[in-house]
Amino acid sequence: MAVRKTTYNAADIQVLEGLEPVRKRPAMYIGGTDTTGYHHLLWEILDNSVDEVINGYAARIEVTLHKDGKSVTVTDDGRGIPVDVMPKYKKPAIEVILTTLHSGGKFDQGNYIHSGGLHGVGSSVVNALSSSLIARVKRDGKHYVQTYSKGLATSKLKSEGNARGTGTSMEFTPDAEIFGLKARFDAEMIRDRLEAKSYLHRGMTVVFRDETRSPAVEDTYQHDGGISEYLAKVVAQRGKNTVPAAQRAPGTPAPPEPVVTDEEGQSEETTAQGGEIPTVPPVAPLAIPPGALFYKTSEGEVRLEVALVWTESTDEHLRSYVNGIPTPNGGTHEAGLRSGIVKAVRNYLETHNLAPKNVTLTAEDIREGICAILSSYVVDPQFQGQTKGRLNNAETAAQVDGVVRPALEKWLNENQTVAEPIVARIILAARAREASRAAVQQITRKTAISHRLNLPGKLADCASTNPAESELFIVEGDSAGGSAKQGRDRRTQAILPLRGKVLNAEQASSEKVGQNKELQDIVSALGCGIGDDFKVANLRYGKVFLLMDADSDGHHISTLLLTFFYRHMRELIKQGHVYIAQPPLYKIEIGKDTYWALDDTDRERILRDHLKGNAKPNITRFKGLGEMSADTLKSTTLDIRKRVSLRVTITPENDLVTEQTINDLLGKDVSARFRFIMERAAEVKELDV
Ligand code: 0RA
Repeated sequence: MAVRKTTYNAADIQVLEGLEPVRKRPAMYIGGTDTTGYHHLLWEILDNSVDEVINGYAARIEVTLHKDGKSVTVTDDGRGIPVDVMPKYKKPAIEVILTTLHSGGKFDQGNYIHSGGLHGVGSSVVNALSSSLIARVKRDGKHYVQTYSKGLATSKLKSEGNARGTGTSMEFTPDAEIFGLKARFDAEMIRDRLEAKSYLHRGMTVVFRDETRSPAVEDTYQHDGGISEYLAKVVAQRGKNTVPAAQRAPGTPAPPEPVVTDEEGQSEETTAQGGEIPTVPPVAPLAIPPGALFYKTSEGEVRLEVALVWTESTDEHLRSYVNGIPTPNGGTHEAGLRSGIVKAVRNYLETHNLAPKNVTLTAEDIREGICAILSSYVVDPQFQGQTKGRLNNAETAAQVDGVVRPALEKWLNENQTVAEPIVARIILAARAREASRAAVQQITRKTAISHRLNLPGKLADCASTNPAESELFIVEGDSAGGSAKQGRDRRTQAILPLRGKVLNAEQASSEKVGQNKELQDIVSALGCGIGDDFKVANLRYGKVFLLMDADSDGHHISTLLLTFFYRHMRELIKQGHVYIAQPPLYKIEIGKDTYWALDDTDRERILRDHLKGNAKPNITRFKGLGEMSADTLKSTTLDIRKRVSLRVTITPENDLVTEQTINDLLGKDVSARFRFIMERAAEVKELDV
């Protein structure tokens, strides 16, 4: 088919092409050929009738789902689709409308408000995808009928006698060739859609006749309260799923009587709401400001309706529509509503000097608990996103803001008894937010401070606060502590040097143990408490190493510390957090090779295995950790990849034992024989008198 350009201007019909492309690629026009696409045909026809209502020409729409479940009829009492012959096409306008694809979509001059987007692509698309379509028009006192199939007229437009009034009726059956033989309309889906429409278009009557039921069921939807009534329903519905008023936070003002305003913004008591709002609403609405606001643009009048209420819920719930089409993903109209509300409230607070001095109100505080319905009418709506659920017209934000701000501010000023609890609620939201933030900060600060404050001054802590990777080395003496501090990985390894005497916990009372400076330091460094207060969850280091000289003094201190842990922090050992570090006693250099021996036995073994011929070994005995360089200490004892250590555990017989944990090589030679400090606590005790 050829693209025909037209200069015809009387009817403003932009005729472009025939309907073959629609049948070839239906998804491009209706989104898909699944059940959503199937219903889309109905929404398309319905929206055309609703557009006639929006523009003030129709008041009543009837939708009939026929017995087969596959065909529907949509009837309105609008002007009736024009039937006069268009000279250019030599066909009645209705036939041109139904058999040609018009991408412009505008039939009226100027600012004809239409559904737009996926919607309103035209009744021709529906016709193209229907196996049968019957158009009936009442106009000029006559009744006209024309039949179509798959986008083509199957009869001429016929006049079938006289008719009263005007209106359009479309009966169609989606084509099974396109949608499959099993496709059917879903009565409940249709009902929901019609009910929502009846709220959005105050005063419009929508009748749904379901002939798939026998006997047929007919329901009428009409809501003179419009979106205010819709809002009351939404609030009541949501309330059932949220916090009951009885559990209202202390200090929250009791909700005043719900208020609904009429078209001019005048308040009236809402006993008329009847059963719609429960006597004690679970989410108590604080107020419903004006139902309808009007905005004039230079291009004509753009209508805007907002129903708004502050509830006791803490979230914000907006439902927005553009030309009666839901916009679940929001967009510029919603943005305008949000900013308009915030500005109106701020102005009101300022005018009445109500802004609290000691708390800053954020936009979120102001909007907390809001439940609102926004129904806006945009001349040329641009929808965005995969599902076209978002309005993208840039100018709309400022337009909506510009209407909402002064109207809401005026309403607040005229309804100060209702405004008062709204303001109180907003200030409460801000205080609650600041209080919870302060509480969080308090807790973090507390733990941070208490940790820092109570930590022993001589502790060289690690940077990490994650116990899983943190290690504490309890080191004998200041000089060893110095090399350990230099040789450590300061990110994960902390050093606590012990200076004074460690009390023998076996013989001392708990009181005395608590007074011993060295033990106190260990307890506060570990952070997990002692005795009954012991909480392993508070342990600041996942591994606690005892790093002592390899002499009897060192063994003695190790034994005292193990005894202390065993008596007062048994879980620490039980859960495997205590280790004994293994610094070497000898450095053995043979040629270019260096070996580390943990004790005399180890030294002999190394010499036997590695000393060849008459080579002279260079043997250094460390008198204490203090003699070891930071590098040596690091590579033999501290470095997680090279060190050897013993884990202290408790056997089922309640004995302390050590198990060897080798992380990697000790020098070049991994010694498998470590019977170092202890096999059993009892033995160690005897060994070290
Ligand atoms: C274009 C012009 C006129 C009416 C309509 C379209 C119209 C379309 C539909 C679709 C469903 N119901 C409808 N009702 C009316 C009227 C032009 C005029 O009367 O001046």
